[in-house]
Amino acid sequence: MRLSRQTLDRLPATVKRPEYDHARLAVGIVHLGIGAFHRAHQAAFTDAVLAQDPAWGICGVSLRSPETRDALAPQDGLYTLRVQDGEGEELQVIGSVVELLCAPENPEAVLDRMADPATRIVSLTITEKGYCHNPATGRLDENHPDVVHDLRNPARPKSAVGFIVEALARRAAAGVPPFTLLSCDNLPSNGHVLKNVVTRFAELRDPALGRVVGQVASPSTMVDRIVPATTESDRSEISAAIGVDDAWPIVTEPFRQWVVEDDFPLGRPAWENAGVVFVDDVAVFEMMKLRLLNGSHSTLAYLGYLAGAETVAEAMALPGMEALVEGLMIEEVSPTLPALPGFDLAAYRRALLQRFRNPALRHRTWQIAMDGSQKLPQRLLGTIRERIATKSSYDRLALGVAAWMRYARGIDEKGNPIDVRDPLAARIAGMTQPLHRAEEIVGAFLGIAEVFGDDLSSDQAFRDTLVRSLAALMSEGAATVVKSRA
Ligand code: CS2
Repeated sequence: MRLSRQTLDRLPATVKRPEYDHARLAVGIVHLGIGAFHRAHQAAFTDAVLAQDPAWGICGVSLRSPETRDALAPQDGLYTLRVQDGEGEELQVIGSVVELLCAPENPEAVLDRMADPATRIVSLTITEKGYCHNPATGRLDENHPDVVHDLRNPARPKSAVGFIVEALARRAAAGVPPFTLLSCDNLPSNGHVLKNVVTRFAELRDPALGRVVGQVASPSTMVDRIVPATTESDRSEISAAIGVDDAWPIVTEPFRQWVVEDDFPLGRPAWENAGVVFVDDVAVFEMMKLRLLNGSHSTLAYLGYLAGAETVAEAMALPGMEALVEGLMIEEVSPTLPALPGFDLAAYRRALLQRFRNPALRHRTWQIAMDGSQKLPQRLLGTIRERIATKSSYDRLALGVAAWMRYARGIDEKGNPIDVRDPLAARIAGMTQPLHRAEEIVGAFLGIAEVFGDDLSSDQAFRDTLVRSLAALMSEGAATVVKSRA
């Protein structure tokens, strides 16, 4: 028997379930990128306030594969969230996703939903590379194959950018006011980045459309919750625990945070009642989270993977690793953060270390290692730039960057290939696998302008630091380097 509206009342009493009439929900939000993160984060925050207003149901759109739709549509969109840490776990069925669409199969259905006047928010978790931007400049990559495709075929888009602009064009033509754009990806000023790429894309289609899109509200947000990919054993354990089959449950940690700029001309759910914090400017929160959490995460992922740690918790347990990450946060990252009055940064850092140690989550280093070329600029390189500007040390940050280079080259410490997932993977492998000396490898990487910009690639001290770190990783191995740096 499958989890669905019909089987909700068979669940054990300990499983939390929607406290509203699920059949009465209507779509008010279209979400592009209905992956695990969204389902543990925005969909959970929304679920908590639907009893107050059932008009904010979510239409979840996959921009690539039909898997999520195929798993959740037969379940009326319902799925289980297992929230767990070393102390225990809690199961909750989330009901905020009321419709599922697969964009490549039926782009018209997605555009219809987005153009519908009842849709007042279009939110996104499409990962960094989904923005089709140059990570170093934040501008639209006008040569991106999806951008080129969508400019030629505006009514049958592939990219999120193409969908948003076409839907806004249709709304404008029908006299429907624009929806609010809500980026929930780990990018600094994610709302601005999104607004810039869609506005530029619209201008390329038609200058008048560019002016329309340039008026759309696009508040920035800081999102935070650790959500590993669901495994087969999660699926079977959770199905056994709830007594019916759930084809795609989600596993996550108790911690969750969402800080949002309050700019929603057509209204929004009362998310503040679920703990969402609304502020005028999210930039400081975003910088703190990206540099401390995600910067540490990527460092743990590359060094940990190279040293043979499968999960973040295992990486944290490597001799010297926790001290390295703590030193990175305290000595190299925190001094670059603007003050947040009343905010306890030391407690935030301690909580991060504890979250990374969460023994109940199997968060694979390989998962976090993905798309490094898109992640490093905001996670490590921006911090390094500021350390250079203030003539301060950045050895641990540079070790993280060197570990990325060691990883992204695509050959592990035993000489076996690494399954590197990154839009630049093939280019990086082609460029760096024939090279064997740290100087040459670092030189090749620094030539990637969309990652390093022109400034970092011409900074001799930065180059030397990377060469030293990479040479050590290559000759001693990551485990030894981590131990000796501690
Ligand atoms: C991780 C993030 O996969 C990654 O790159 O660093 O997904 C991280 O778990 C979240 O940002 C936590 O909020």
